[in-house]
Amino acid sequence: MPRCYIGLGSNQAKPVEQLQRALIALADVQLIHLIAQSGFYRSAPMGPQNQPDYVNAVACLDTALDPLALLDQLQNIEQLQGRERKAERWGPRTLDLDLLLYGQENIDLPRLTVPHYGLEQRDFVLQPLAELAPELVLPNGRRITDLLQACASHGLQRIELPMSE
Ligand code: ROI
Repeated sequence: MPRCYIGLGSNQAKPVEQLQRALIALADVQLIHLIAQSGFYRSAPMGPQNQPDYVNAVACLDTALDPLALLDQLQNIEQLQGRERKAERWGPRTLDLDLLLYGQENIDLPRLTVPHYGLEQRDFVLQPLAELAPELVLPNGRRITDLLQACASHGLQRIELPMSE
């Protein structure tokens, strides 16, 4: 089964709870085996600045779903948590689930580009990814840790969460 990485982001309607709910929903999907989740990070918005800070994390999973079936599941969870697609580019969102990596595959379809196009420029993706998989190398041969060092900062701060287990 391909190992996949999902980026989670929210800056509306209690972002930490949005991410926690999304992780539970992901673990509940047939044919998805959730392996690990990163810590949660607070980050300044990339794009328009007149919106709240984001909370970001990354999940690692193995799945027998093909890439588009996995995307359907991610979009379903976004919808269930009240995601509205708005006209404004890069506006605030209750929940964003991005398919970052699907094994070592390069996918270029109208609905889906993998690796995710923003991956290499976003510290709020690279940092939680490096936390889960410091040895990870992208299909283009670049190392996550090298990309992270070269990446512009969005003032990432790890969030201390109360113990849940
Ligand atoms: N900025 C941050 N910090 N985190 C995000 O998850 C995020 N997601 C987005 C845009 C609007 C590009 N900015 C973001 O989609």
